[in-house]
Amino acid sequence: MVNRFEVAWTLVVVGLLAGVAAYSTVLVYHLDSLPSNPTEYVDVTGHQWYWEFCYPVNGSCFNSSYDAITNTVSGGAMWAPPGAVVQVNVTGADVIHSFNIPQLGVRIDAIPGRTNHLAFTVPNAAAGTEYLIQCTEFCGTYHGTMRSFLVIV
Ligand SMILES: [Cu+2]
Repeated sequence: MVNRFEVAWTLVVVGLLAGVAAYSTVLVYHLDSLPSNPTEYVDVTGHQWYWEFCYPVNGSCFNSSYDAITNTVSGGAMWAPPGAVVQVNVTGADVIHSFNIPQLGVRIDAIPGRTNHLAFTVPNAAAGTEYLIQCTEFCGTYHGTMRSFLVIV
């Protein structure tokens, strides 16, 4: 004899789990989605021990080297207008690095042979505002100085 309560609570649990599974599947799908029309694309490549930024819109690339003494970069920082939606396409040239803008909650691994994509919205900050970019995957001797800035233009 089948207990009616046993059948009922089994169905309730199955229903709850199916709901959680459906919700998380949709959520994960949307977390990975990219905006259809970002304001700009930036191809970011991690090197030992500097960041290379390329802007496909005009084909310009530059290597951003950090000076820990003066807390400045030479070679060019990453830039974006306020309020822009920026899609970064991130890869590594030699070892695994991680592209991180802590103040903006942006973090994605830079892996050789693979391109990872992430989009974020630049804050409506005043021109000249700088956001630190720091490698967050230990990548060798000068990992700690593998920095740059995102500069609002
Ligand atoms: Cu690093």
